[in-house]
Amino acid sequence: MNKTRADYFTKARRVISGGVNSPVRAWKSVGGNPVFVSHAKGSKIYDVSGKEYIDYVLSWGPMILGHAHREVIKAIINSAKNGTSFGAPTEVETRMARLISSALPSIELLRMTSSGTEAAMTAIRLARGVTGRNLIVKFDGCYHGHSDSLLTKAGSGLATFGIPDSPGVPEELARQTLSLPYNDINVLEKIINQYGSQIAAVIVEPVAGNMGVVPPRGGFLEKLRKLTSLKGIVLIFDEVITGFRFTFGGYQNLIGIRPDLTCLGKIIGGGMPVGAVGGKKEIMEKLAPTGDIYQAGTLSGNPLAMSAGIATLNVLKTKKDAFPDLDKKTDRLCTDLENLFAENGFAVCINRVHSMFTVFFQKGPVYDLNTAQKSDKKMFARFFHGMLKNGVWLAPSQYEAGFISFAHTEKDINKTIDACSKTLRNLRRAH
Ligand code: HOZ
Repeated sequence: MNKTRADYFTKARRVISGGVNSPVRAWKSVGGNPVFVSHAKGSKIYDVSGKEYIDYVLSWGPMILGHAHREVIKAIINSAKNGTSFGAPTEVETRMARLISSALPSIELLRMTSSGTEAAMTAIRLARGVTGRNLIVKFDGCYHGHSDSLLTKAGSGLATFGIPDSPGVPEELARQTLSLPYNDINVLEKIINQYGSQIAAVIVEPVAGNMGVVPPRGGFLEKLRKLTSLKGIVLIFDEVITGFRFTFGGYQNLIGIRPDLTCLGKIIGGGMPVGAVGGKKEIMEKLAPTGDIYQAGTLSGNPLAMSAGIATLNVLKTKKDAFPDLDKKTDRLCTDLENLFAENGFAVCINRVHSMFTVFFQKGPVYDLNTAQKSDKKMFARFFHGMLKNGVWLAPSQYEAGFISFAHTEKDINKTIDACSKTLRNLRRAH
């Protein structure tokens, strides 16, 4: 007899906490048993029963070239043949660092880690270490991984499950993090004027992707740069999602702002576990061994991750001028979806920044966590299941981003529109 999704999930739950290695994967907010994946290729992902889906999650962003890209796989295989971890310097790490800093001029020195969480955690420690201050400012709905200092009103899984702050983070530490509304220049100005001399860092997703996609309002990031410079506060751009997603570089390249530190991950690892923190030389050289701010990792700069990342970035470099095509594809998808929703009488607000998008089930506008939370999550869940049934793989949460890769074709977009049309017809009938 064929195994069902419930069978796989029950078995997993017996040995893995919650059955998953990252909470949103459990589908708690949309209901039902998660699909177990067998493999993926290009723009498609396949479940264990062989069913094909058009993938708009792309492993939550990294797979910008599509799954199992030939060059990336070749690089991983070749690298693996030479050994998979050495815990010693390698030449590929230098190549990776040079490639990244050539694309992001604000990165004079960098340090590789194994995840975005570690990169953000290190950035915070560096900022505290160099300024001698303790307070951290972040923004409601922005997610910077799960380190203790950054879990206050974080988006992503915490927003999905309605967890404001995580138990296990000492109150004394949580009190050192101020979380402000995203896109609110007045509040920002007030807080920085009041506490500026005690603030070590402001960390921000320049385009928020973890409360669903929320673009920065005109002037918000510019003001942030100005205020932080004035008060000697370290400005950290968390570009784990946005790095190399819109251009060969970060969102900072597009808006001409130089943060003091940048966190990267996802795309720069080509689907392997990776993160990086980089920025001003005078800050970065404070890390041990040149400085006394400690950070380390057995698998940091892992040769497989470096090889996959370099292959991905090299392919992206050749596609430098093709990023607008990615935008066009995403624009077409979002415009067609918008029209379909309107024709079927559903109020939605679609936020799109280049090749990232979120369909919020509400009229909108959505410009911060409060407005994002006005969405109809039940309707989102029904839409999610409808699309899945019709062969489209979306993130199982209203508060996540959708992504398009270079492997997505016009045919994929057309099929997605058809799937949406069928889904909405069914939803209307059931309404
Ligand atoms: N909430 C994470 C993305 N923003 C999920 C990562 C995962 O489950 O793989």
